[in-house]
Amino acid sequence: MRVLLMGNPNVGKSVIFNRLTGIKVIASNYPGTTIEFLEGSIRIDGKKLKIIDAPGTYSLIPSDKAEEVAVNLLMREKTDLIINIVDATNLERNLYLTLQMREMEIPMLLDLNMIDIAKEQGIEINTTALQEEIGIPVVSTVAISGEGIQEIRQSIRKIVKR
Ligand SMILES: Nc1nc2c(ncn2[C@@H]2O[C@H](COP(=O)(O)OP(=O)(O)OP(=O)(O)O)[C@@H](O)[C@H]2O)c(=O)[nH]1
Ligand SMILES: [Mg+2]
Repeated sequence: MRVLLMGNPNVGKSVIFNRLTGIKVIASNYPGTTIEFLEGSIRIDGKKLKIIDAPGTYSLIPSDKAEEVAVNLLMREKTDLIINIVDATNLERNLYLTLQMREMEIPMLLDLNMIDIAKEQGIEINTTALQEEIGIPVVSTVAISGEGIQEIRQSIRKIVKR
């Protein structure tokens, strides 16, 4: 299985990748950190999954080199699962890409990351309502502390079993 981490720039994809695979990547606050992509693997229920940390993109119509790399990762090879990482403080902008990818009818998991900052800003997200509205399973994470990573694994497990 090939699992792709997709999302806007600077939303925490590489930190999630690190949490899932144990592979350290240089993460900085500067958007566009992931220019090429990184590949790792995780084992779930004895199954080995290839997991790819894509550069950030705002849409499926690339506007620079990094976005082109991300879109090609999605378009040029069969993807079995998209983990779409979104910045919970900026849902509206982030969901644009989500809705574009949903059109592709590839199994997808939506991860609301940076829930810590959202809370600080007084933003509360009704994940059940969101999940029902968009028809995609939703999890919440704080990548830097590891909160919710177990839920991502569990959701992957459910999808792998299907
Ligand atoms: N407070 C907080 N910071 C986070 C969280 N997740 C990631 N960060 C920080 O956000 C910044 C961006 O994280 P990255 O993992 O590099 O983001 P990315 O999506 O891989 O970025 P690009 O590769 O540039 O698209 C880093 O400084 C992280 O430490 C989170 O849940 N909470
Ligand atoms: Mg990155």
